[in-house]
Amino acid sequence: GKVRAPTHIVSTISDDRGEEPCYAGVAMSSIVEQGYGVGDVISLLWFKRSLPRYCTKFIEICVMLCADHGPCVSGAHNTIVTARAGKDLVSSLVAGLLTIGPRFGGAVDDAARYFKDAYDRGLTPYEFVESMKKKGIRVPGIGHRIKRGDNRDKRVELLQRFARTNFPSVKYMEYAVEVETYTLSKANNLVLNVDGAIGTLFLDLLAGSGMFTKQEIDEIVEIGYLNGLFVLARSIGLIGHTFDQKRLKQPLYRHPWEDVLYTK
Ligand code: Q5B
Repeated sequence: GKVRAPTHIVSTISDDRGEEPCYAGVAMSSIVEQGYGVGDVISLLWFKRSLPRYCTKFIEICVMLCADHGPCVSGAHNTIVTARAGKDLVSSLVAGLLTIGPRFGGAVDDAARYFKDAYDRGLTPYEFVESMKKKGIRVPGIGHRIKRGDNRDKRVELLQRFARTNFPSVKYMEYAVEVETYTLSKANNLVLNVDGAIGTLFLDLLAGSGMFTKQEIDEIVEIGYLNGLFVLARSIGLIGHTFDQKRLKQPLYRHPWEDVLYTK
């Protein structure tokens, strides 16, 4: 019989060998002709399945809401400095992307992990937050540099409103709101932030949509898919900041001496 030489790569999400490329088995012509959106394409290439419209709409809202947050945040700042150093688009983009991590924008997966574990184990918000404090770990998805209890993050409100109207269940998100009530009683900056809102709402999407087995949900949370949403979204803004600096012909950036504390 035929002997198949062993392959060096195994790939399961896309195929370009036929007449037209396919994403998770769906031909490009169907994607275009049936009016698929970016949320559908993300569903096919990341989750290898078509998700219901409210799920793909939620993904698209996340991408739109996280596309940019002004020039002062870590990522945009790095991109602006790099573009002003005369570097190209890709260098400026990745300089900004490289700041995404546990403090800035990259807390989505850990928020999903820690909130899921706490909710599934039946911890009260007090038990969850205080156990994290004992371990010396900041609660991912909680806290913001400029948002406060009396100046909430509009993006979080918009995501919550969409999910409360469209999701079958928002149990993880409601738990996060209870956690936020407790953290706000400790300090006014300890709001549920955009990372925490996306992390917990994605848990609700995974658990409530009926599209994923428990094993698949555990794998998605363990591998960490969700920071990808912030990375993807913020790339849009970082590319915009690069073009902006080039258009404005901004010179090399040098930080002012007055803004540095020189000390021994
Ligand atoms: N404390 C975000 O800190 C920030 C605590 C906490 C328990 C917490 C901090 C944090 C977890 C990571 C997270 C996503 C670094 C943030 C984002 C996207 C963005 C960004 C933008 C965009 C802010 C003051 C006191 C200290 C701390 C305590 C703080 N956070 N305790 N759990 N989570 N959060 N990141 O203001 O007793 O004085 O020592 O790490 O979710 O990145 O717009 O800017 O779209 O671009 O620097 O929105 O919360 O506060 O460090 O001075 O702490 O609060 O232990 O207590 P800050 P600090 P103590 S969204």
